Amino acid sequence: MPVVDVHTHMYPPAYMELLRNRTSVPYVKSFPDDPSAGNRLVILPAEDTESTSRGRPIGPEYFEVSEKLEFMRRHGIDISIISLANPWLDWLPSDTAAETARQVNDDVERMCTDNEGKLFAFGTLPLSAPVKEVIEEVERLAGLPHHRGIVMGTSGLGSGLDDPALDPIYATMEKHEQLVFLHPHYGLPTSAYGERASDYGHVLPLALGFPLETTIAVTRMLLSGVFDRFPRLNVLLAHSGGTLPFLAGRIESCIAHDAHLKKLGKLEGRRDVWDVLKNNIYLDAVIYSEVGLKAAIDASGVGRLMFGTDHPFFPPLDEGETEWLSVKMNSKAVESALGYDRKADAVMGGNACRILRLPS
Ligand code: 5CU
Repeated sequence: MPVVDVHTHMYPPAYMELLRNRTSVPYVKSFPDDPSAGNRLVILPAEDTESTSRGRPIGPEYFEVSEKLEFMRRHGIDISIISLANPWLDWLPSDTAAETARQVNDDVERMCTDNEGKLFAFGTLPLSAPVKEVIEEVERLAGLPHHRGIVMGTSGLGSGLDDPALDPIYATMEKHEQLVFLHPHYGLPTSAYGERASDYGHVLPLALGFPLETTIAVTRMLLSGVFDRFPRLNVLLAHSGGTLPFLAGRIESCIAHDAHLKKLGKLEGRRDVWDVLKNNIYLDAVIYSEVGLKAAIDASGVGRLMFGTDHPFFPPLDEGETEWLSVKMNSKAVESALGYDRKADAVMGGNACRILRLPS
């Protein structure tokens, strides 16, 4: 059974050029007062404190296909489903977004064609463009031979994934069976991290901001009835669903006890959180521990979990480490939760082959 990485990012050449030509977030640049730091990737809204303002180092692992293939070889990964890393195209002006999305998706499709059988992709959408152009790209992506779905953030068209203006886009995704890989970027307002946030590097926004953002986004989708209107919409949640598997019971209870929702008649005929978790949601296995992974398995079922690495984020801090700790933590979690049996093989690759129509 091949090992498949469903959560692995790249910035293809067309996107790198955009980042290198910018001076406000997101951008790539070097800082003359610290030449040893090299090029830095600055992308997160929370990157405004002393310890985060210079983002993270960026090298060829972010944009060279040869580096992705070398990483796969070293970690025993047979197939990668590459996706554009955050913040995707969310920040582009409306009038250039559709053309840029086509260029970026075509760049990625070419990378996959050149590495037949090893690379597949989730495409990206021009979400700042008019809805008609977004729909056209969803339809075009459905016809690209190596694309297996769409990577998206939580902002939707600008006001979140519970925005009714997204309905025609969800309808097109559902019609073309396009899996949505939902990934965080915006986190929580920086005020949530307190006055001493600049002492703590990226820990609070990445460990907590990201997963809570995902949890809130999916809960808003549930509350607004997206999964009732589009019962065949499939969503793959990054980082094992944020905190959704752990909080599903509390979310369900808060809905069932909400007098306002009852008064509006919204409690009748709705699909509950568990139903959606088991029928619409897939989860990656990027949670770094057995405890989180078991919660994900309990919530959605072992057949809906797929291994991932988040490469090239979370590289080793020390030079010379060829095997990445972040990858080992995720594969070890699968091993500790499931042992060495068919279920572990399924999470490591079998599920992805079935769900994403990959060669096995
Ligand atoms: O380290 C980071 O900032 C990130 C990021 O931006 N996106 C991601 O997928 N993982 C880590």
